[in-house]
Amino acid sequence: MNPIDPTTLSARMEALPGWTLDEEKRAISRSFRFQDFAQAFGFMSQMAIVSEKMDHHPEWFNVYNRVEVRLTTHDANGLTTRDLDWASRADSAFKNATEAA
Ligand code: H2B
Repeated sequence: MNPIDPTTLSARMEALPGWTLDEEKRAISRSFRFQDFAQAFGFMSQMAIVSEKMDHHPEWFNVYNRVEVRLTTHDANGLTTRDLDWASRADSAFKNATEAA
């Protein structure tokens, strides 16, 4: 996998307003806050299945209702479309989880 080119990256980031690009542009991150642990863990379970299907796995950290996610493509030593696609799927899962409750 090749790292994403800067122009495509900026365009894709506009569709991911909750995400922050790190200084070296090698990773993106976002903190998700849920109503409670059950909701946070439900999101993680859902995204675990997505991760297996995509063969793309997050670096993430959970405390109670908060899930912090960092995405990078280790094989490319930087960002690829897989990270942006995963982020977009996570935004949808978050929206569904929090809107349904
Ligand atoms: N996830 C992430 N975030 N980056 C990778 O480079 C990566 C991955 N590589 N999941 C995959 C698994 C690779 O190790 C396997 C062998 O396909």
